Formats: sequence, C-alpha cells, structure tokens
Amino acid sequence: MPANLPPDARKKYAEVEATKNPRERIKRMEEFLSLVPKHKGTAKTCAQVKKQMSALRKEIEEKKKKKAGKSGPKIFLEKEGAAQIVLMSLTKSGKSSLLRSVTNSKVEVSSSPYTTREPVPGIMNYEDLQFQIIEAPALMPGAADGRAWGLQTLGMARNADGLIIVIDLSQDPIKQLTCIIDEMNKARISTTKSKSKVDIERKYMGAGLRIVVLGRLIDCTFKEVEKALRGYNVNDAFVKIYGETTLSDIEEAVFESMVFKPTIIIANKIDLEGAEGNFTLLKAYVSDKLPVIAVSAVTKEGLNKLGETLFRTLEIARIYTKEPNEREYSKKPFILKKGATIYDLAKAIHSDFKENFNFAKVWSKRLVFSPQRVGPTFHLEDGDVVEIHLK
Ligand SMILES: Nc1nc2c(ncn2[C@@H]2O[C@H](COP(=O)(O)OP(=O)(O)OP(=O)(O)O)[C@@H](O)[C@H]2O)c(=O)[nH]1
Ligand SMILES: [Mg+2]
Repeated sequence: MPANLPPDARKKYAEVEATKNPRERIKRMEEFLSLVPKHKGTAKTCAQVKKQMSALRKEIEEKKKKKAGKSGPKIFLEKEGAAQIVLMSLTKSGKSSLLRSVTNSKVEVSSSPYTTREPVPGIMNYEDLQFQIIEAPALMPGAADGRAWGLQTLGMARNADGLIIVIDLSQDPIKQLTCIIDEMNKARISTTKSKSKVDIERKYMGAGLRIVVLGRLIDCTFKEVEKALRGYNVNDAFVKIYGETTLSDIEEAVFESMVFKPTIIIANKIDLEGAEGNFTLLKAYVSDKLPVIAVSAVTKEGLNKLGETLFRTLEIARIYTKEPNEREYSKKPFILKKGATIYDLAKAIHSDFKENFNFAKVWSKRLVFSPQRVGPTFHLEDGDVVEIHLK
C-alpha cells in the first residue's frame, strides 16, 4: 500500500483483507477503489487491486461451471418461433398455470412448492408469430451461488431472447421482485440497457480480437488497449469503443459481462383478495422501468395483453418478402431487430444476397407512395413488404 492513501481508503482495505467470501471481497474492493483518489501515485495500487478482482471473478466463474456441469437436466432448449422467453419467479407464483393457459403445454400445476424441476417449453401464438415460452425451475435466494436449480435457470435466462418475471400477488410483491432481480444481477443479467461506452462482444475461440474506436481514447493508445484486453484474456472478441474512453473504462467493461434481456413483469393471481393492493404497490415500485401487467392464470383475466406487450418489449419487426414477379408476399415473416436495414434482411435471407444485391422495393404504410425503390441502408419497420432485386 502506498503511504498517500486517505484514511477511509486504508480502513476499507483492512476490511478487504478481513473478507474471505470471494463475492463479498470483490464488493469491498470496488468500494475501496471508489475511495482512492486517481493520480499517478495510486495508479499501481488500483491496477493491482483490479487484477486481484479479475482473479476472484474467474474463481467464481470456475466454481459455477463445475457446479452446473454436475447437474442432470439439460440447461438449454433449442429455440423455436420468433423468440425464446423464459419465465422467472420464486416457487408457486403460477408459472405452470400460466404456461398451460397461454401455450399448448400440459405441465403439472400443484399447490406444493418446487413442482417444476426441469425446464418445460410451450408455444404461444400472437398474430402471425409464435413465441416459445419456457418455464424454468423456480429461483430462490442463493440461486446465483448454485442453490437448487439456480444456475440452470439463470443460464437459460442468459441464453433467452427475453424474460417474464412472474410475481404472486397474494404475497409481498416487492420482496419477490427484489429477490429475483438480485439473483439475476449476481448472474450478470440486467433488465435495463447499459450505458457503457465499451461494448465487448465475445466470440468463439480462434475468432481473433477486433477493436474499433468510434470515439476517442483519452489516456491510452490503441496498442495499450489491445495489450490490456489481451492481458485479461480477451483474445476472441469484437470490441467497440464509443465516446471519450479511458483505459479504466475498458478494464471495467472486461469485468462487466452484463447481458441485457428485454423483460416484462406478469403480476399473477389478480383474482385473489388483496391482490389489487399488492398490484398498486408493485406498479408504484417499478414505475415505468418495466412493463407490468396484472393477470390471473385461473380466470384468464389480463392474459390477452401478454402477446402485444412481449412483442413491443422485444423490439422486433416482421418483414415480409416477395419474389419480383409474384403478386403475393410470403405469409411467414422474417424476424429482425427493429431498425434493421435492407442489408440485414438480405443477409438473413441468403448469405449470397448481400454480394449480389442491386436494389429493393418496399411497400409500407408509412411511405407516401408504395412501392418505393430503396438502397441497402433503408431502415425497415414492422409489417414492411420487401422485394429484393439481385444483379
Ligand atoms: N387463485 C389463483 N391461483 C393460482 C393462479 N395461478 C396459479 N395458482 C395456484 O398457485 C399454485 C402454484 O401454481 P403453479 O402454476 O404450479 O406455480 P409454479 O410457479 O409453476 O410453481 P413451481 O413450479 O412449483 O415452482 C397452484 O395451487 C395454482 O392453482 C391464479 O391466477 N389465481
Ligand atoms: Mg411449475
């Protein structure tokens, strides 16, 4: 420790030393770093602490992997339909009842806890789309540390396109929600988009490291960024750097393997006494951060809003394609991210399409006249019909 640390930072460091639990230790280290003034004299200390934090994070990951490997049930289910959505809740919130109400699944419903012990899929129709809804085994406090099926459930959530948090309105709704969000955050899953200036997209082994600086590096060179990333074993990734970025922003992004999942909340059992009051509490607590809908899996009240809410939150668009000489467009849409371009569509149709692309015609309600001849950067919206012309 250098001598020039302020007393509160020294005190915090003593706490770090006294903490054995790896996760707790990382937390104390983070607190310590926030108390250290940033200048040349402390840079080395900060770097060392960050290195230790990275080692601890690795240790936690390794332990998790070992635990997950031991378990019986399959962690991932093959994706089907436009999106894979995982139901997340504490036990007995009514996940199985919901799955039975909105999909073709015949999963068992029961008043005893922890009935569903393996992931169960079902297909839900919404307009001309299908969503795959999966009931994951219930979460509980400690799930992210490997309790019960916690790691499988959280692993499935990380792999999903979207999440539905199910709250039981006959119980304290905020206690349930904070417990679920807590376990998700520990597993580095976020329900809100990160504002980070560094985007690290990990790739398969052997893919190589590609760094693109779209902003400006403040206190380091491109070479130093590459060296730092490789130092943390980031060798196969596509790294995009936006805005004004420092080396420590980049280091933080390496540890922040947070993934964002579009999420909605279903407040279930609205048919029960006292549920309305709990729903009001929940709405006030969540405010407008996430969509919340009140439903009853038993009376089916509110369930008609589910498809539309999911569709909106997932931010996807249905694009219909048409052959140049045909009158009718395809009934089965391509599913793209909202704001995707003609170029993205061409890639989705066929890998050759992007090389041989000439122009496209688009029919759309928002255009003054249709069809309109457009180039590859034209942005598509839900419901657009596209005819691609090749060279
Ligand atoms: N009144 C009422 N009861 C419900 C509703 N949904 C579920 N239940 C009851 O809540 C209990 C638990 O339902 P499940 O659907 O099995 O809950 P789960 O979340 O799948 O539970 P586990 O898989 O065991 O974690 C059952 O007794 C259901 O009948 C609802 O909307 N209203
Ligand atoms: Mg169940």
